[in-house]
Amino acid sequence: MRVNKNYIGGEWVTGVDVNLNINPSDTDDVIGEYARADGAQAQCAVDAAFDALPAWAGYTAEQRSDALDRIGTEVLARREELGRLLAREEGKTLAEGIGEVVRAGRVFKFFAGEALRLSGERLPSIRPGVEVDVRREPEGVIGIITPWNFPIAIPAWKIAPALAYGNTVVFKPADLVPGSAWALAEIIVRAGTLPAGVFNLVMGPGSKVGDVFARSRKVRAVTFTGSTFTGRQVGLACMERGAKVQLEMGGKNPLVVLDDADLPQAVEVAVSGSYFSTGQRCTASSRLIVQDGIHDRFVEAVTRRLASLKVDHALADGCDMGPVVSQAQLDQDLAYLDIARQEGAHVAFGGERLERGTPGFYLAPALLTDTTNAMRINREEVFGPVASVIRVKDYEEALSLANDTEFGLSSGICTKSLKHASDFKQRSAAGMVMVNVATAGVDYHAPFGGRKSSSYGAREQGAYAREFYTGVKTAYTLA
Ligand code: UN1
Repeated sequence: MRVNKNYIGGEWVTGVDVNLNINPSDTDDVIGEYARADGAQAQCAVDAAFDALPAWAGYTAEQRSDALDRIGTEVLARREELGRLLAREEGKTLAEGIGEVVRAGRVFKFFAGEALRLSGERLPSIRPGVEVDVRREPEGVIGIITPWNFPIAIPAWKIAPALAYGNTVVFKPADLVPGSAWALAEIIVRAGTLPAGVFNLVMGPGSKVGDVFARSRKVRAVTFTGSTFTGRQVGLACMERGAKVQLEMGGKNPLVVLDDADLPQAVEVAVSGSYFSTGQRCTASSRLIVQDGIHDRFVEAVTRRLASLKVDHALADGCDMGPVVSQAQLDQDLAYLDIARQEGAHVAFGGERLERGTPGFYLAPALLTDTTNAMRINREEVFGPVASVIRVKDYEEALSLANDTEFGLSSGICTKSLKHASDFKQRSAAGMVMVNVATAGVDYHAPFGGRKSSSYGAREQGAYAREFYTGVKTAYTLA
């Protein structure tokens, strides 16, 4: 098997080690071999990205825009093939995989436009004859560290704005899913026709490669999506040397269902938000906070809907939910289900390991009832197809429990009441609030991010991305 190499300083280079990419739907299926770099190679990539800054600064905004546009065009044209690869390595369904590839392509197209739209400001001075202007400039080398659950979309929404605004990039994808990242890198390198060193792919362990990104003085800004634990370590390392940092971490997102909700709609919002992509999203609704009057009907309808979901090989016809991503993640999901049972939760549906035609990490989507917000299952992120129901008497109790969490990424409410919807949008302590739509699955051109322990630093996506990927310079001129 050919080893897929890293791309450092304009060359494809072998690593110090090889990573086998295994299909979680079928552990006998080896997708490919991927190079793993060590810290020294990561440092070479950082040096190359640093040295490439002047050459990249010589490109016009239109040239950068064209490069991103070509990358987006190729990603979109290859949606089927890349979507299949993504589903094969991560375990989300083929439809979800293709959807994610389309999102990644559109992100490149969006930032192709944004590259031409970077505006500044002109202010009146307090001094006669002086002009004050505020402009935005690239930060420099951007370190990008991405998680396994969105193997192409999250890399896209970090790499595209970094390049659009004139930065150079060192990119480390998650060890579990190097395939989509490698395919994207190959497209960027070829279709983007960038000067050597502007874009570097450094596959390898976080403890070596990620560590160099976080500590190297030549990396001016680091953007990270992943666990709260690792995010804090990256954040501290950046803080220590005064680098800019953006962290997207965990969630324990509430979905409130009020008595006046449209029941079939609330069931779809809950099922898609909690279980699609196998629940492996930081935006997943893991706490279903349901009012007394609709509680029993809601639980019954969700249970019926879960029973109708086909859990299977991600590429199987009609598959609604693929496997969990890895043995370690499956162990974590099962351990949390045990904890929930010990805490007194009732398993209304699922939660058991499933056997399918191929050896994979199959778990039946789990719905827990009779839970309280104090239980560990409602305080810690599981990151799997597991949601728990908390029964409440009224809207005020629902809102207070929704906000009673250390996290604050997304939140949702299902209601027909304008009063409650509008109050929830105002008082929910989350970065993204959804009314009658799922907590997961966001638009690619709107700001993305949370509050409290979920996020740190500037928002991602849309025009707001410029906050992180550019620095502000204020210029005073006496003509
Ligand atoms: C989405 O729900 O559409 O890691 C995006 C995650 C998030 C992205 C979620 N950063 O799950």
